[in-house]
Amino acid sequence: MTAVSVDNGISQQRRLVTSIPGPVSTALLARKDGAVSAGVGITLPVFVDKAGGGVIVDVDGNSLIDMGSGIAVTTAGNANPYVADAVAAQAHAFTHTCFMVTPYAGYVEVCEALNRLTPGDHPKRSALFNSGAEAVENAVKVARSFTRRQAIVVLEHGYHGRTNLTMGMTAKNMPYKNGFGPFAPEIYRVPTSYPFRDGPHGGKEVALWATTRIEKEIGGHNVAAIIVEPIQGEGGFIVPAPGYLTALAEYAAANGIVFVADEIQSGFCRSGDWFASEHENIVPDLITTAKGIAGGMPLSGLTGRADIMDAVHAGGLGGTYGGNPVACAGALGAIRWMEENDACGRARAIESIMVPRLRDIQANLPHVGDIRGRGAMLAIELVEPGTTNPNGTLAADLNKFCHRNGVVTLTTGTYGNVFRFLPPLTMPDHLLEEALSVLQQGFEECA
Ligand code: PLZ
Repeated sequence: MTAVSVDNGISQQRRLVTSIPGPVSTALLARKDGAVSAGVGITLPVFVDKAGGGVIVDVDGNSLIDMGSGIAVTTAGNANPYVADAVAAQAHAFTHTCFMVTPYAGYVEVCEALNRLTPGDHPKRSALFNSGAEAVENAVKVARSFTRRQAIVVLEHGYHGRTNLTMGMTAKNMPYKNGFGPFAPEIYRVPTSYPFRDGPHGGKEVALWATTRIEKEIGGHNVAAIIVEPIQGEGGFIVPAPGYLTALAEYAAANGIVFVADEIQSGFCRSGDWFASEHENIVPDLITTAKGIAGGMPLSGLTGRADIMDAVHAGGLGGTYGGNPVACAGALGAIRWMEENDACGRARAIESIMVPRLRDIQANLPHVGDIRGRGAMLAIELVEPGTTNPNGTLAADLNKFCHRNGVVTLTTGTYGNVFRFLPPLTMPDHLLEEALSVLQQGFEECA
């Protein structure tokens, strides 16, 4: 299958006309350093002019292949006309009223879509927010309100955001938490299933370590929620071993604990299904969504069992901008594009192109310890040859090589040694192949 032509009128090619970054980007970077807090880091300092299909065009006229989608956001493609047209029309009609003051249909329509598309046929309700972290915070609020319990269980290698509560829920210290404490109490971390590093221990066994820890250190009856990423994103694209998530979900159900799937990175067709929970037939009580939901507009959602979502007192959930009408229009456009163009099928096609090429690379390179992921959410974990010792240096060198050569790539993982691929689903096949060829050259030069 070839990509649908949602290219925003931009020639779909990798084309470098200056070094990376070019002179105009370099001048803007100097202005950035003089104006923007040094705390805001940048992965690849090419300043963007326009983007669409599978490319980003920078202010120097370079055209780069986008293998990051702005961290899994432009799943429907950048400036996808379904999104851009809906956003423009809504912006001309009205930009804001605050849904809590005078409501509008777009918010309700996004909630209806979330209730319909998320796993499970039970009655559901949703609420909308601005960022992923805010959706996670609200999942905690709802679970505590429903259960009248306080403890929150999260996983090793988990990532849930940068607000105070979600920093505490996030595992990795640098760069997310260092010096920013104290963090909120009543957050407990338990073992995650990491097949590449778990040796002979299968999913059920690791789940038993986790639930035993909960029993002994917290007491199941004190736990409001267990929050998992069905595929861990910032932790290193870790796909848990079969049985792990099911066992945790069963433990939660047996103990009156709200089981929450954070699908902020893995949701909206990214993994080859609407939600990664579906791969293990998990039906979470609550699901958080953001990123891919709205084609680049800031929007997040919390969706789940009606009895849980409705347990909160009226007025208990909200915020000035939550479910902003322009963002909702973007979401309805992105969702319509995904449904009409079999976006999940496209994600699976991307997997079937990429995985054999990655396996070819692995066959000749002892540095590639693991290839994993699903759909258009794939990664390779780099190690020191003959060991499982993380090789973060190689990941960083490779990343720089790809950037110099016009491919926008991202690393991830607790050890910084995972090279991840998150192409927009509008990426044409020939650019996907070309990005992999650049990666292969990168290995030849860096390994
Ligand atoms: N939950 C599973 O992946 C965001 C973070 C990038 P926000 N991941 C990218 C960075 O360095 O800040 C994420 C996620 C999962 C929650 C979040 C948080 O979403 O929209 O960034 O708040």
